[in-house]
Amino acid sequence: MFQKILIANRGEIALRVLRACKELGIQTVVVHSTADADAMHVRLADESVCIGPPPSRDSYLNIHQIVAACEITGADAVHPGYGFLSENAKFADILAAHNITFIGPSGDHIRVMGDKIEAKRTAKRLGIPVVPGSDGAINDDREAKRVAAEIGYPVIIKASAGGGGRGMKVARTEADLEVALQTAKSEAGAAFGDDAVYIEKYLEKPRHIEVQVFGDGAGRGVHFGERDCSLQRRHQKVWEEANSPALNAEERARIGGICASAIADLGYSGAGTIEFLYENGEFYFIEMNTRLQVEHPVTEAITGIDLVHEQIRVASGGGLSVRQEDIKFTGHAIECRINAEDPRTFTPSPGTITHFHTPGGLGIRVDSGVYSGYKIPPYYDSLIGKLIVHGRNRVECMMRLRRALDEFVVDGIKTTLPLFRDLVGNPDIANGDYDIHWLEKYLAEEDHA
Ligand code: MV4
Repeated sequence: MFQKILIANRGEIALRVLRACKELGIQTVVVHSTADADAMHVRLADESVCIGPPPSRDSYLNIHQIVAACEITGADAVHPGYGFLSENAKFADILAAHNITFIGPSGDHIRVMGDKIEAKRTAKRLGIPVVPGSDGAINDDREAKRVAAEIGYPVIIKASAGGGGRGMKVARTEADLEVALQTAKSEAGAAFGDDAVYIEKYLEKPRHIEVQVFGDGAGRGVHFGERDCSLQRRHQKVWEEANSPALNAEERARIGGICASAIADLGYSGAGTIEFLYENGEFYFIEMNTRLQVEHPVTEAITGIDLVHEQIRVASGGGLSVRQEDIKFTGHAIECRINAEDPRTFTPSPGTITHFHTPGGLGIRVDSGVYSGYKIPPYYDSLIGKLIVHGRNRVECMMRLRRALDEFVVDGIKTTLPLFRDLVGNPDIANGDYDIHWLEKYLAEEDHA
């Protein structure tokens, strides 16, 4: 087991990882920017190293400073959290070259999944169902037209270096195709320095369902069920739940089994998330994330398993603590992302939190790095906390969520709490009846506060 882990992140996820380290008796080092000197994770860590000024590229993304902090403090492993360097293959490779363990998959696995064409090709080879589309990159109009005619319109053109919704163009008819292809290619080239694009059948009203997987790096793979993350705005998840209201136990076991054996065949190590669009009872792979996700606590709630413990165990060579048959799904969990944003326009609202009071009681978990008197710096993303509620079933979970939202107090800044208080009373949400477009449509309607 590791002696000392360096946490290369900030905010609630730095604290989340710190808690797991403390439970495992592992010493902790955090790195931080000058803007985060007063952050909770800095206060609670055994050691901290200031690695630079506020902009992320000069601090949380500065690989050399982070490696230096490892050398100075004698950390034997790095947990990257999510975002920042968590899916940076070069970072994983550089740490390996310094004999420091990256708590995550190999640089090569990160690289494969970071290239969306390569990821899709790999998924297909491993027996995962994918969205019908081009076999690889599309190079000219003629090829685009041939593939589109074959799969049928509408189609979507995606950047291979994109992901998370960046660089996508929909073509509803052949007349739209040339422009969509050219725009997608030039935007991808400008944004990512890689203009490779591919074509897929455009699914009109899918849900976003993702499967949590783990590999032990030695040929074993397991799944921890799925999360439904369909409630999003501009590709930012807002509300996530496990299980998905749309799946039954058979569908869960089937897609989970496919994902687990793919991960085993890949020789994958650590936590991963296989993302699907789900429509008319069918799953279609879109992407794989090679990190711990923001919404992992809903999976922890229904399985009772600490996923960060598992990441640390696997990275240190101790293997997973569970076999597939040990993983049981109990009840229902929902996560609300509390952002320091205007609840209608989602414009960031940094500033000082004058009063912060979190709900409690059975089935309530709050992961947050803020406190009363904390000044939210304007440089980073606006997530200030996550409310995770667990109940024996979805109805109980929703009742408990409504109560927890009533107790939650964040004064001094705007937050997304009022949005959740609206959503929890909405009949479609109560019925679990929503797709990836539901929230944007809801927000575009004006007949609610
Ligand atoms: C799609 C799609 C429809 N058809 N692919 C957006 C994020 C990126 N991960 C994939 N995305 C989509 N890919 C096909 N073939 C619709 C979306 C999409 C979406 C997906 C998940 C959650 C929210 C979304 C919002 C708009 C579009």
